[in-house]
Amino acid sequence: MNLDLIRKDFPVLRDNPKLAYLDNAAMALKPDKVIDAVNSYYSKLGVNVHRGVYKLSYEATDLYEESRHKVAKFINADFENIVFTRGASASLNLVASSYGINFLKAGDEIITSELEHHSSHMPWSNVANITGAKVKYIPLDEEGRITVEAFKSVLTKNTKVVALTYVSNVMGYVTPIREIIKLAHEAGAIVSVDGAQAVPHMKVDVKELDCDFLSFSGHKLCGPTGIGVLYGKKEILEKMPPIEFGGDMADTVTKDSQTYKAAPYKFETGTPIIAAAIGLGEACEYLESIGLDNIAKYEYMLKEKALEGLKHIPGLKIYNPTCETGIISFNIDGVHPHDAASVFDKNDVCIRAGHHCAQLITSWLDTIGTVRASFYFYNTLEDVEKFVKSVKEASDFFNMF
Ligand code: 7TS
Repeated sequence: MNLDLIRKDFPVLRDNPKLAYLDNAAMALKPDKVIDAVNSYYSKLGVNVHRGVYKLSYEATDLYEESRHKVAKFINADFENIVFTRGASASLNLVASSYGINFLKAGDEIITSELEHHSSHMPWSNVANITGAKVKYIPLDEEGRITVEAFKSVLTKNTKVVALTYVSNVMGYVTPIREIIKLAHEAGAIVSVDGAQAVPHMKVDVKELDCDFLSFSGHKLCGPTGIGVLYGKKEILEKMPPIEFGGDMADTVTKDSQTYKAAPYKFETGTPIIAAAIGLGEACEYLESIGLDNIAKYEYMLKEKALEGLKHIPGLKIYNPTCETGIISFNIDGVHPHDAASVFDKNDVCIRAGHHCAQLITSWLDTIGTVRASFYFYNTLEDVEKFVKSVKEASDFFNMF
């Protein structure tokens, strides 16, 4: 990876050379290629897709559908498996609202975990309230990890859905999802994987995983905001009813009956998120050009260097020292995470503090929140140094009192 060249691709980094942007788990920065693709759609086309019988509309439709192919290739799927949504939360909700509410009943069991983002487990609590199904949580091990053994301890013949994150947004742990999917399938359950923190950071291959659903957001992988993806196995998408109606998803409509287009189109109601979808296709190609394995290795290296620097600072509680990805979650003894965050901002270091929309895990950790640094491929060793220096400064400052 040529870091100098990579950093030149990002206007925010070009314009703010001192900035250490370490809030990548919340959102990734955007390279020119993505911004240009969005601008180009608006400035050269700017018309609707799938409807117009004129050249500009055909061109826009081609770009939009090409992007579906690019996204499919990125996760080794076919284009008909890719539903464009507003983001990971919308994708995860679509699975629960369509599959969950229509196919689950009282007595069925849903397995999830305390490592989930709210958008992964809350939709299933809603399904449980409506259908009478029961939500069960995998007991986490002493580090806060999901293990295959613990999964087996809650899996029963009544398990119908397993809804789990691939990578935790607070702990950065990688779930042993492949083994879990195999066991879930043997028990007759389907598996919905929250890939929001995995797909941007490591090679994810849906055929190899054999997951039934995979949800992720464009904005965390250098794509635009407002676009996300639901991957679904064809036979499952086909039997799922749409949850929104109207516009282009309709096939034949009379006063007495209505039929829908085939998946994925039956789930894309109204005018789609055209510009952002086009930008997402570019983002996928951009990440492929850097290499997902390179990205994973590099982020891990930065995180290890940061941990090395933090070792010498007294009074730190690091919650996930063994994590396999680029996330560090910690607290400074006696200091509220939001107070600590103010010192980072002063030093041009962007981090996130709080519960990270994952209150089950912060509560498991017995804290109101954590300070979180999350690395991406455009971060540098200087960013790491600035981060470590800021932690030291925050620790010294608050421990004066
Ligand atoms: N799942 C995980 C694992 C996430 O980390 C997030 C967002 C979501 C789902 C929801 O994604 P959205 O694009 O629909 O919002 N996580 C974070 C975060 O950790 N900090 O800000 C957003």
